[in-house]
Amino acid sequence: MSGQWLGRASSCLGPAIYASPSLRVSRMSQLRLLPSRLGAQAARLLAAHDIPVFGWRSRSSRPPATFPSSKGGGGSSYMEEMYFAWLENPRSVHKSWDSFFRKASEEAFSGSAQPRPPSVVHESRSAVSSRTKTSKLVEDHLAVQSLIRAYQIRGHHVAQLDPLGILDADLDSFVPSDLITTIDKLAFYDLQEADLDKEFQLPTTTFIGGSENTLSLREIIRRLENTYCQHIGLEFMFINDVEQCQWIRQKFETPGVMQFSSEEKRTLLARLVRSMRFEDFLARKWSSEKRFGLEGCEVMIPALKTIIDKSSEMGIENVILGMPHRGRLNVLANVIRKDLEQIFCQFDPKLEAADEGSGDVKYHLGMYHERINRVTNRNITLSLVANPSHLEAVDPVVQGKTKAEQFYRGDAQGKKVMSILVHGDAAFAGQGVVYETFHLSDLPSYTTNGTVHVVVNNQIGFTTDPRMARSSPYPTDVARVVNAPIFHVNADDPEAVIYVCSVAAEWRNTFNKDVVVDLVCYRRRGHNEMDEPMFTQPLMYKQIHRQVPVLKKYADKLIAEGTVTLQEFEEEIAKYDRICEEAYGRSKDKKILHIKHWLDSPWPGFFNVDGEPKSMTCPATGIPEDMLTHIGSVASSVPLEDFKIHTGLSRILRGRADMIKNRTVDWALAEYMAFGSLLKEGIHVRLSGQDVERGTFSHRHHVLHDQEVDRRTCVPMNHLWPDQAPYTVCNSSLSEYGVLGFELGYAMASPNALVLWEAQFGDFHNTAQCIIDQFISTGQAKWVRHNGIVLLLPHGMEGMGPEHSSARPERFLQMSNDDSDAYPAFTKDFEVSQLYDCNWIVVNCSTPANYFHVLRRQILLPFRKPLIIFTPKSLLRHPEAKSSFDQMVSGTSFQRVIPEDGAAARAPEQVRRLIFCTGKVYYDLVKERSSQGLEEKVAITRLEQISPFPFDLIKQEAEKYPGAELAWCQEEHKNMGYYDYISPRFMTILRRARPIWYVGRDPAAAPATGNRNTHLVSLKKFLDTAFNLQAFEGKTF
Ligand SMILES: Cc1ncc(C[n+]2csc(CCOP(=O)(O)OP(=O)(O)O)c2C)c(N)n1
Ligand SMILES: [Mg+2]
Repeated sequence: MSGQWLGRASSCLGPAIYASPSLRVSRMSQLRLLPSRLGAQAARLLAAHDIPVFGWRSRSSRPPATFPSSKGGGGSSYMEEMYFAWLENPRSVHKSWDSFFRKASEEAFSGSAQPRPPSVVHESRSAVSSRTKTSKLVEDHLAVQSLIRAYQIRGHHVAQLDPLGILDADLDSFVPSDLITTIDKLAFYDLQEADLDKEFQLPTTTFIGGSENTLSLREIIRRLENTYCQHIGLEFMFINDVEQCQWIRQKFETPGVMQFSSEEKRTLLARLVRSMRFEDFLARKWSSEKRFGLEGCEVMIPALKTIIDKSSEMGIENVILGMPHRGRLNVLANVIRKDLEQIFCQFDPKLEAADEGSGDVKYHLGMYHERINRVTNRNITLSLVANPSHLEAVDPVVQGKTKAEQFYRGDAQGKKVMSILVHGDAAFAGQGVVYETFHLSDLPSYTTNGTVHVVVNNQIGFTTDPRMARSSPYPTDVARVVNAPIFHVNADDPEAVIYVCSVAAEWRNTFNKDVVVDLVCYRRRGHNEMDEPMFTQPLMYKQIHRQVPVLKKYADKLIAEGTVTLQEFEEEIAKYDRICEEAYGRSKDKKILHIKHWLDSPWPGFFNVDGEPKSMTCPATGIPEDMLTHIGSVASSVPLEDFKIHTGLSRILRGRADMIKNRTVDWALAEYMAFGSLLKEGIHVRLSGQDVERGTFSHRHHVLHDQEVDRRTCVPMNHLWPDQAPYTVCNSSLSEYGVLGFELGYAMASPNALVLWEAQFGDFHNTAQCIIDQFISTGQAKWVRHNGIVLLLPHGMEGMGPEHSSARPERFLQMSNDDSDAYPAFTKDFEVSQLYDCNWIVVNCSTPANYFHVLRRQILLPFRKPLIIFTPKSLLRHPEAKSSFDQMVSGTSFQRVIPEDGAAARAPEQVRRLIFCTGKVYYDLVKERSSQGLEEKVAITRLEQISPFPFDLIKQEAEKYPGAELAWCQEEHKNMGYYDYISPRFMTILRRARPIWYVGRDPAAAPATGNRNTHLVSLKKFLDTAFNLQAFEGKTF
């Protein structure tokens, strides 16, 4: 069958559609038969209206038609349902359906007999023919509606998306049977060629008519093809919201929507020139350097710029971008507008780094730039968040930063701040964090009110073909879970791309929901400029070598239509080349690279002009007693009237009130005191994680729930002071990677917020390992960016099995950068400079007061470092694990080490053993020491700040007990916990003159036993060793 019969539209149906008939047949044979939907009631109704059963079964003698499986939503069956419902009660259907069926019936009956009542048995020939006419008309209208809907749902499957014309973007060459790709397919709807020129009423669910209500079938198909089967493939019919579907239909179906003024075309061409010539310039100057060029998807630059222009036009003032390697330098140069010489100088191997730390490769660095948007003449701030090589890891970080910026600007609806995320096709489909991030998109405390996602779908990931890289038809299917519309577009049609991007920006700013633009493109070179792609994709690359670059194609088009002249085009190229050359000349003068010029999140006013802390002191963190009392009283009350809390909670609150009366706090109250006091100082506090509102261990109760009024809650922390900063506490989705990344991004936005992420149990942090390794541990070294995020990781061996026991302190400590072998110089500011130099702070507090202090210190320090806190479980309710107000009032501060203060400390020369430990095991040790009556012989000192290692205080303690053996006791297995970290540091500070013996569990593979008895036996065993003063006699070290 020739493709000519439909006129212009059919010409877009290229050979790919017809390429594989066998595949088509096999796919067709999988389609299930339409089950008979006509029940007894329907048959009765039809008989009552004297209307024969319509549709494929009654009307044709061919075998029962097949009907597509549920690849989208709905089809003819829907119309059938509507029809039956209408027959039963015309008011039960939407008025558009009513008028449609009514009109169809009227037309059919006009001038002839009305339908006869069912009682009439003998019918005239003309009545029978009139009825047949009626039913044919209704059926044909239904068929046409069904056809329109089929294009809306499945048109994208045959859209011409691949610029190379090789692959189907959905990885399947089947042609849906209900799309009219050849004339014989009209039969699917029981339509014939003769019907093509008949006029049909258009339903309200299409806009192809423009101002016309009827169109010929030929025109209907042509317009549907134009909209759905050319260079744009739309996936949106899965969206549950009718209004949103209508919006999209209107944007794309309305005739003539894709009109561009010549000014717009010239701007587009100029942007393409910049995009392409930038890559050409780099290729010419540094042919053997990796840059992950954008060639094959040059259109991404105008695409991003359109999204930004359109958003700026709609009021957006701040755009936060996240993107991977591909085309990143180009985005920096041509979207963010980083000075070209700053980019070019990075290619100079002799460039010296001015900043401390490792730095990072040029295609990972971030950027922040405020400028005027030339199209809208409004101010706009653009930032590109620095990211690691780990694809998609930056997604939640960008979202967190965006949320924070919105929060601080009071932009609850996301009208001023938005995020754009760029993805690769393989990574978007493959990386689970994409899904985790999507699931944050509509949660009240995590939504950024819609993100525009742009996929650089070059149909390859490194050397892997999409067929081996994903099981979903498109790389973008993950976005369907949040009902985000997905606009696929052929990247070699720049105008289609620009149109799609402007609709995407409008969508985001209209519905505040995510949207995906899938730029179906190709990768002109190998994965990087050094790679040979012909090894693995020979045929694809043969085609790529033949492929005319998009700039040339578009320039030829504009020249042919007279929008620009060849001379103007050449001048535009020459102009940009000159800009590059001049910048290149200047770049040669640059000898030093300042990574701080590449900061994505500057904190104005926090550091001095040189980017240094304003002071180098460790502040006192205690607070006045009346403040403690006030916070305590709010923590033990219900600030709202007529608010009925659970009786169990009343008991807890009474317990808190008693503690406050006794000037003591437990863990939960200490946390309350820390947060509450910071709120008073204008510090926003945000605590996020799974079940944090109540607390996994039911100790926190920061959100009270009215027992009688649904969803009425109260957060007492927000009722502390009239002018306090807001407190946000939010239960998160069940994600660690996504949520920790999000909070890290949140903490990036401002130094004046305490942002905490709590793991349900500490060991769950390993599903967020990438955020810990790539951002938290190394972020400052790579990107000179401070971050004060706090990780609360419940940790402790409680006999609860291998899981839920260990937050893996050994991993954090292994990544701590303080030197184990360097004997430090004990300067006056040793404590603070150690904190300044480290990559993160690792603590395990044994008292509520110390937890209180370390949280406050986190904010009062003149710089920001990530803080890892191993938090207790059983200690939350341990009667001994309480602190007095005396340890928290003004003048007190965080204790890095809590020295022995009992009998042993009073007569240190008598002491035979000094045990160092950290965290909960302290309480086991004290109990055992007391039961053995060894208080004078054994001293126990607690290490509260493990890293950076408090060399100064440990030295003091060791020297205080000259005659004592030194031991390190931990409840964790020997190859875990702290031992491997503390041991070389003890050796250094003791100048290897005294050993530090190990007391604890043996090495093991699993962090803890699943057998409670084994747990208790091993506990007893190491406690016995701890107090066996002969245990190490005769041993050498
Ligand atoms: C999490 C992760 N795994 C593996 C890699 C190594 N890697 C770098 S680029 C790449 C291919 C990415 O393909 P795609 O997402 O399609 O982007 P493209 O390079 O095609 O633009 C891979 C596997 C990585 N950077 N991150
Ligand atoms: Mg790719």
